[in-house]
Amino acid sequence: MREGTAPVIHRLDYQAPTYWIATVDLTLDLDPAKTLITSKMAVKRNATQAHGALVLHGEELTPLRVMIDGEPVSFRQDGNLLHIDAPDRDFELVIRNTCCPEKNTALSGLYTSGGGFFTQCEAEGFRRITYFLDRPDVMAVYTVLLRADKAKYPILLSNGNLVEQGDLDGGKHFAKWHDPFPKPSYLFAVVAADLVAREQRVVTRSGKEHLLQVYVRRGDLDKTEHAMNSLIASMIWDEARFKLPLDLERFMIVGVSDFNMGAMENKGLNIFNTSALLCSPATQTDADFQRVEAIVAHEYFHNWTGNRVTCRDWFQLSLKEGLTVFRDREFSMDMAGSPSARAVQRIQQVRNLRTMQFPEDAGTMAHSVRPDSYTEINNFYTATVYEKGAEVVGLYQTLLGREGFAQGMALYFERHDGQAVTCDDFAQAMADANPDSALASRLDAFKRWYSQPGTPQVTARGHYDAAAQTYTLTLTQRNPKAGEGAAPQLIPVRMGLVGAEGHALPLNLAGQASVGALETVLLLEQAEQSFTFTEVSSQPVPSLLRGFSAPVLLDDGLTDAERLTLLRHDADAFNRWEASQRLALRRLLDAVQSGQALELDIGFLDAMRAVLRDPQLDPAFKAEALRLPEAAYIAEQLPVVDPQAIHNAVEAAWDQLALALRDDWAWAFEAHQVEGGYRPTAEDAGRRALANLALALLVRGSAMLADPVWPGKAYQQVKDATNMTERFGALSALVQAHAGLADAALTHFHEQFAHDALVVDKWFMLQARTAERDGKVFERVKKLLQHPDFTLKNPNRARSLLVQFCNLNPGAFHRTDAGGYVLWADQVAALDAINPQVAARLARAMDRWSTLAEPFRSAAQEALKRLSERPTLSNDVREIVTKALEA
Ligand code: B3K
Ligand code: ZN
Repeated sequence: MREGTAPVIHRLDYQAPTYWIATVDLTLDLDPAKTLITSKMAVKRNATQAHGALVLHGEELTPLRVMIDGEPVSFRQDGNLLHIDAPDRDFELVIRNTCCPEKNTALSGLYTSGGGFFTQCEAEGFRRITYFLDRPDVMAVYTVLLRADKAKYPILLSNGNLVEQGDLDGGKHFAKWHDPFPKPSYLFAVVAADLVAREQRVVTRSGKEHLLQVYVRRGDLDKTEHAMNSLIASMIWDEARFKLPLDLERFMIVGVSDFNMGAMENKGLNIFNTSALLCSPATQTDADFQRVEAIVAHEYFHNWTGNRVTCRDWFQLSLKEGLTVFRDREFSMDMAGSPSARAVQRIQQVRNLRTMQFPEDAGTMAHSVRPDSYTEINNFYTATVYEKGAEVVGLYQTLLGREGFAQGMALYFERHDGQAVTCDDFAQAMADANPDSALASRLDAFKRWYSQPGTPQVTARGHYDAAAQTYTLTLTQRNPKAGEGAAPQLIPVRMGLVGAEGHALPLNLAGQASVGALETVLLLEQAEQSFTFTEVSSQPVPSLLRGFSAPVLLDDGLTDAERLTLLRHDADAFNRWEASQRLALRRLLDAVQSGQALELDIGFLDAMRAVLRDPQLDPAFKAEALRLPEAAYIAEQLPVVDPQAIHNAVEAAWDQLALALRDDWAWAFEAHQVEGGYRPTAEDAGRRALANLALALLVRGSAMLADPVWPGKAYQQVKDATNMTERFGALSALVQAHAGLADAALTHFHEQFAHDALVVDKWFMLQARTAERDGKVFERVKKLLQHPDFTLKNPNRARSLLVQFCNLNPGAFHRTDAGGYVLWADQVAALDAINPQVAARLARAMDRWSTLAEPFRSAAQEALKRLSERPTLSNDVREIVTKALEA
């Protein structure tokens, strides 16, 4: 906890360090109360920089001794910096210090969890273990000696290869690890705990043998098979798709229950939140299986994109994160298989982008993919850096094609393996590997995706000239958030034209060689551009931004009739889904803006029924097309946001869908039951998703009609289901509908799974995310804060109640009596004293306060002000709150 204002760090202030550190020999004598660290470093003068004191980072450490070339030297501590008068040459530096892992509730650095030791060093956690040049451009070779009590900590792990291990006096033992790859300190890791491992030996294409291990607590071993399979699939995929093999003899994954995020890509020793690792059909849902596969892959892919080639400074974070998210998405799509299953993956990515990243890009924390400044870097592990960053990497592939993109990747590694580089280096490699491409000739314009914040707004208007048989499409772009006079961005618009009978029309673009292809990519690179298609025999419906080819807000100006044509006939599955969402969105927005009760028309209901009954469509796709747009996305379309009006419109729409399609939902539920054993395949998961949606609407309809049948069936399913997807689906159906049996089902579920923390998290999450009715959800959340199972100390638990309620349940959180805001301010403050990173995430619930309607707006501002006036806020929370108040 620091007082006063922390400095703002600027991207353009980057300077290489005065010294490099070539090797580090670390010895850790592990003790929860006082761990002793000895660090021996080979320090090299960086002759390109003027000589000056050696200034090391260190936080919450006690220094004992500093020696240069064997001689004790004096040092000066100034806040979190250690100044050492160092000579103008290479030397050996030895530092001894202590830290206190058991008091480390921030979970950054070395900490204890469940009786073991774990580390988290990204972004700036290594400085909480020992004094160091804790910046990603300082890459060193590490040798690590761990000493600890053998009975309590039988497993001692660090990065790289095990060199030696053995027993010591006093019931202790040791292990020595050596990592041959130079790495930044943020990739350092240590684990000392009582764990067991699932092991597998694999041979890669080159004939090399590797040992894969997944370490977990005793009793969790049967939940590691899916993670191991995902790891093996990731290895095979990266070698096949990008020719990137595993470079280590041993690759370890370790699960821990107290962790600030999903997982961490430490070299050869990934550390995972158990929520991103453990999987069993009895306790995890299809979505969990999917998430575990994606995160295992993501961390594994970091081994090349992040670890072999790392970031020069933290402003370049998207260089590794955007690229690695892109890679894990491509992997997940390849694993999903069929074109329809791939489209469902893309739909889920875009839904997530729209509900998380678009609001961020429009709000008080808006920043570009490569930010220009920050106060606390941990606040910049954002949807923009990750998800929009991945979209930007996807733009390269759209412009270059799969082959061209792969060549760009190959050149990137050829040039930069073993280096700490920038986003510019990546862009240059892509362009240089494809010198004749549209990218190479427009590289400066393309790079505005890295420098300009905000979601570009694109409008499209078409004009059909029947006499001339031409269709002219005029596209415009603007991005107010990027500032007055911001230059236009390079926006690839993948598109096709659909004829009145639903067939794809051949595309002949005036001025370009006639190709007659059914799909093309238009490059929108000016503020306004027109494209004229010739030989168009009838009025077409444009299908634009297929596959969501760029992260923009599109106003396509289409009529309902045109959208219905796309919903039925578009060759692009993503745009068929998009048509369903736009049909719903228009109706929801009309209701919200007119202040009238929402009344869904027959045309819309019939279209939704047709989707549900269409034998050509996959169940997973249907479940996505029939889901209404999220409240957060609806809010982004409005200049002034009344969360209660949005909530009422969405609830009314669900009610009407439930009643109008009641027979269809009953059919869908029965027809999509999965027989036989549980398999987490895209196909089975799709059937379960549709059956769960149907059950939710059946129970909702029953609650309105006072009909006991479906709630009874759902309650039975909570009790009897053989997998968590169906059990939790039934529980959610009851709770979300506020059905009579909901409380009994919640009690039953809690009793059954009280021993399983990850399932109890789900139990909290569901109650925090339930759609509000008469203030019941808010009252329940307040009560749950007092529940014996609730604690702010475990990030998963804190998030499952508080982030779910404050950040993700707007209809319940925004209250006219400001009760949600008061709860928020109190809990942010309480959490901040324990774990600033998690508190800062919760603090972001107010990002969009300035667009709220009254009385919400004033009350939100008041809560922000009160929080900002507290004397002891972390830099993490202070930065969020300060930026919010600047709106
Ligand atoms: N690189 C880590 C995130 C670290 C977050 C630090 N606050 C996990 C990942 O993106 O793979
Ligand atoms: Zn990552």
